[in-house]
Amino acid sequence: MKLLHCADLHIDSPLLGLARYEGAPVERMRSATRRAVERLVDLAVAENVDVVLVGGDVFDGPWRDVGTGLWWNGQLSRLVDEGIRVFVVHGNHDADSVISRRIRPPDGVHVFGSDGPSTEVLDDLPLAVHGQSYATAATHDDLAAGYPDPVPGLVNVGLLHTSLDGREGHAPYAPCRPGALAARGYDLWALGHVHGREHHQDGPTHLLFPGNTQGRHARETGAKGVSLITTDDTSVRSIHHVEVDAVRWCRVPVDCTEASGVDDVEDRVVDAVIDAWREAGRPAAVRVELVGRPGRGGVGDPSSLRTQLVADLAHRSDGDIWLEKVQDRTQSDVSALSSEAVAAVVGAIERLEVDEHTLADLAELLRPLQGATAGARARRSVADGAPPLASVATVTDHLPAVREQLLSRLEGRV
Ligand SMILES: [Mn+2]
Repeated sequence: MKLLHCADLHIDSPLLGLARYEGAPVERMRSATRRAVERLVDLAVAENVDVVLVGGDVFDGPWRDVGTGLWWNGQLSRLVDEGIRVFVVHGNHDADSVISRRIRPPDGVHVFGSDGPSTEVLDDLPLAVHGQSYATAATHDDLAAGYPDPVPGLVNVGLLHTSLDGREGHAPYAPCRPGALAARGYDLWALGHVHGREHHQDGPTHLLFPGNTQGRHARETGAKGVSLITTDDTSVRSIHHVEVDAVRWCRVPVDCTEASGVDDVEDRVVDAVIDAWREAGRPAAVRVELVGRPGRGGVGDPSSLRTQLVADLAHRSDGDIWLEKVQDRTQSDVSALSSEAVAAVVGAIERLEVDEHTLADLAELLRPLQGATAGARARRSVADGAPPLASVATVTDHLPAVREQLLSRLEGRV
């Protein structure tokens, strides 16, 4: 058998964050969730799969209008017209309490109910699918604990929307332990909810999150897609991932070390972003992070830099690159300062940061101050549990401020 497993389609996700960026291709990004679903249907047909498994969050939330539901039914019809059977569970984003109206899916599509777990067995395929949908978004029960026993002699698949034992950035819904899933005796847990791909194997059991089909914001970077699974009559043989995303979110770090000025920074960004876009092989939404230690000219103001880059990149990519944001994470560059004396002072401070002996000596030098001018403050600090003034910890804490103040004075800024 050939199975296609997808989850977290989030059809018509509004991509709310986009609206605040001038010039954002809002319609293009919004339609990306639909383009990704079309690609997964194309793939299912081209690969001649027997079954499509949908692990929840088909919809992003309540429909803006009935068009969202009609469109999804159209995609389901494309599958069943090709003789492909479809199994669906709903997750937190499309729980019964969230989607107030449903459109009956075409014959050949089975949507698991939310009353309790159930099992579907097909006449003509050696397959049993077990599943349960969410009644409400905030489902805190361990749904997997109630899933039925495997059907002997068949490939058993558990279709479930779950955070497993907890995943950062994902609400802890239908929590369960991976070990408990493996102990259930199924061949495959086709999971949804976690938007990053994960594949674990525990004995003969595979635990699989295909991830979402289309990244929705700058934190959902990288390739997004679905999993193709082949089985023999009793077990999983192979799993591989196929990209279906229509637009890719990329974070591109750009090293600005020793950049000679704003023009140089621009050139470096354009080169790095064009490379990332080519690697993605599709339209890209890009967040640039300027890193390293630029030369004396600095990197300029990120927002005016962005404006220039938006124009350059759109021109170079026929509008296929959209620059979401430019973040300045550079450090001021010591080595580029003209005065060797300045570099020497700063170098000394940097060495000091890792030189406990000298730090201890410095703390010792401060000790008379502790007893005199800073006496009251030092006593308060000790009472608060803070380190005393004349300590290695206090000296270390103050080094960055000392460095900044020395630099300001030496560069004539104050
Ligand atoms: Mn989701």
